[in-house]
Amino acid sequence: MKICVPTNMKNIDSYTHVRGESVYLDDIPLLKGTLYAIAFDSPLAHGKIISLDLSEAIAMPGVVRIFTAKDIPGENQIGGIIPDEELLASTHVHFCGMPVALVVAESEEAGRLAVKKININIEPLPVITDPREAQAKGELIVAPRTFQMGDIASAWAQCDQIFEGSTETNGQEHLYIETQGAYAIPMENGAIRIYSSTQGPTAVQRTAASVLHMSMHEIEVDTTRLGGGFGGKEDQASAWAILCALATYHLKKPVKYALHRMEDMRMTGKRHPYSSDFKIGLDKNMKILAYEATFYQNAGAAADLSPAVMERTLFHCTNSYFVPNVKATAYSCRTHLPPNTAFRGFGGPQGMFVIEAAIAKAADALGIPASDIQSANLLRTGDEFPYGQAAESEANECWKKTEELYNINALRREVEDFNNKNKLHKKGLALMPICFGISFTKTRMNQGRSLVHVYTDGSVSVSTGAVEMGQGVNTKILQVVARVFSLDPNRIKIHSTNTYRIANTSPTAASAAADLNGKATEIACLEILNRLKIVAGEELNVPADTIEIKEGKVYTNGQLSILNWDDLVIRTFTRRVSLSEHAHYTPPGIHFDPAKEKGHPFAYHVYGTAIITVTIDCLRGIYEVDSVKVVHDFGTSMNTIVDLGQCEGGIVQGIGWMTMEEIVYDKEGKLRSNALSTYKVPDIYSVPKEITIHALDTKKDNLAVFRSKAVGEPPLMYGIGAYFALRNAVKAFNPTVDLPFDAPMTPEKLLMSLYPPSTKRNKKEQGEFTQAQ
Ligand code: MTE
Ligand code: LUZ
Ligand code: MOS
Repeated sequence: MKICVPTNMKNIDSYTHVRGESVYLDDIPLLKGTLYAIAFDSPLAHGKIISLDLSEAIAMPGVVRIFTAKDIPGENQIGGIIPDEELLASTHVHFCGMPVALVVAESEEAGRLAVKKININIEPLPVITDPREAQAKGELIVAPRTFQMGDIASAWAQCDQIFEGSTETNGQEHLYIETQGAYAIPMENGAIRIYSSTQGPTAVQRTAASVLHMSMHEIEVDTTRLGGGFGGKEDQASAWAILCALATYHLKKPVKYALHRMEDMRMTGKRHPYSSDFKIGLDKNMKILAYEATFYQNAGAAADLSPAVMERTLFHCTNSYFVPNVKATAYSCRTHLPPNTAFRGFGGPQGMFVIEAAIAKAADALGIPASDIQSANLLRTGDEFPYGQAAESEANECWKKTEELYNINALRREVEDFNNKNKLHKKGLALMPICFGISFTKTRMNQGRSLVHVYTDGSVSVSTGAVEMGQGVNTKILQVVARVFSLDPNRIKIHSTNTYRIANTSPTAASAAADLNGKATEIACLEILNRLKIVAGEELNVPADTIEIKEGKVYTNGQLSILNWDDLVIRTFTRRVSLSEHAHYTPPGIHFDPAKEKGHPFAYHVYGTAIITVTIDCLRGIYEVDSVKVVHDFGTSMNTIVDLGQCEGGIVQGIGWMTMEEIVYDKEGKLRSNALSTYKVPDIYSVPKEITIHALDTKKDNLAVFRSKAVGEPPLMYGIGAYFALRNAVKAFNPTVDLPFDAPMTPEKLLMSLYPPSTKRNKKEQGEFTQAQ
């Protein structure tokens, strides 16, 4: 098939983005009579509601009504995987920020003033914020799971060296630029349309129907695009959408709720913090013979997506390494934090951090660079993952190319030279290989759908189950149409994601939206193309298989015919042949048996290697990431601009998680880092000074759309290397330091680790410092 679509096509939204014309939830023109909703949320993390006094609030000017759990006509339940989360707290509150009541007012300001007048009396109950404590008390969301391969018990005896340790990784605020929000509109016969900033329109539809005791066909959910989701709107967009719908249901009025940043930070869950233990055993040749890990996932107060996130931690617990003997156990621990949720990587990064820590610990003890151990254990094609799938590996290819292309030996020398010459600045370097499985780990979720219409003027309209959230999925889907029809991209339009047009969608997540919905689109277009060719054959009196449609023209046996795309479309319509198709795609060959914890859950894996170098300032504790140099396995990228953007964004977000973003809850379960003044995200100044991304040259076949591998999540995990690069820089300053594996490595922590009170040298320095004062 001739390709007329360039692989460097700009994101189709770039024009309206730059002009500020792209429509987000808050840009939807409001209907007359629109009311504003705002949640009253629990000030305590755990307790029994003794009384809720709404009288003062309801008397405030502009207040229309205040809804509580009693006003819910159906199930007061929004739990997706497990029904354990109320929409509005009925008798107990389980986290600070849990919605208890919904004020609906004529203006946002009136609503916000009224919320402050609600009085709640809660009898406090004990608060747990630590996952290990929750596990010890039996507070588990689901039964623990264990992935096992080989025979760990006997493997330890064969190891020359065994190392044990513990790690902490903190959560991460999604910080999508567009906060959570929704706008519900009453339709005829009691139906409701919800505009929702959601990654999962079907989840919103299904849950709204069950909360309102309505049928799914009465709830239309429509999503044009999100100002970012990053997983935070995979499950947690539902509450706000359904709160609006609840008010619309009762009041028969349009109701809008767009959260303020502090409400969003306080009321929504984040990336799961994990506490973990590891044990790693090596032989003389640096081969990892055995690896054992225990993960304590801080799930928060309800399941949300935690069981699935926990599962992906286990899937990625050996990162891109082959380990013959593995035992990994994960606990999803119920605490009194807001339910934690999907976040780019979905538990994978948390699993990968632990084995990287184990390798770093071993390398420290053996006095070798971690990369000696990393490179000796990379997966080869045919190697088995602990869950039974055989790898189609590019791990060695990416690693080798990285070493060559970026001249790793010269880089190491540079770092060493710098460290020899400088006392108060040190550099550190780390390599970070990644391996990420593509597919929802729940096999049944791997479905995509697409509805393609060719109109009689030859223009094309496409609806799919994919949600555009800045990642460029609509651009890729448009490219699919343009390629199959060999048509000018300007004649193709991707429409909003709408549950009346595309039913039963999986959320746009797991980096799989372009594959699933792109392939469905390809199927739909091929079907229509086939009909067009049959009609062309009949019109031109030639066999259909001699017809080719190229760049808007129709050819027979390579010869230009009298027909063009527009004529052919009209003639097809005139012959009463359908110009529309709805297609469904499921990736072949994937399966998983949770009873055995074995199967072939992923359509394929994405690989890559990064070298990260950092410079630390040993007086101030601040640091810079000098460079991130990557060889990444894109398969065959169908859009290099979009894919590079995803890599760069993912890398910066990963570095943010590992270095500066620090979520702090106090012992009472109250979020202390509850605003952008107390929660630091990477800005333009903290972006690495250099990011170089090289595409691995591979001709291998794969199951991705046009062999262009999923790219949304995997690059985030390169950011883990920044943690270890910082660690290496600290050790260059203070070689004897015993650094705990406690991410993020904030400047404060880094400074403390440079001058730990226990080391002799630093006692002296601290003394000098005090004297100097
Ligand atoms: N890129 C942007 N700009 N905004 C986002 O919200 N989400 C990420 C990633 N890249 C996100 C993003 C996450 S968490 C996922 S799962 C994928 O995009 C989802 O989109 P895809 O399946 O089309 O890759
Ligand atoms: N969501 C989900 C995900 O429900 N299942 C997954 O496997 C997944 N993986 C990554 C991101 N979101
Ligand atoms: Mo992404 S965490 O799958 O939304």
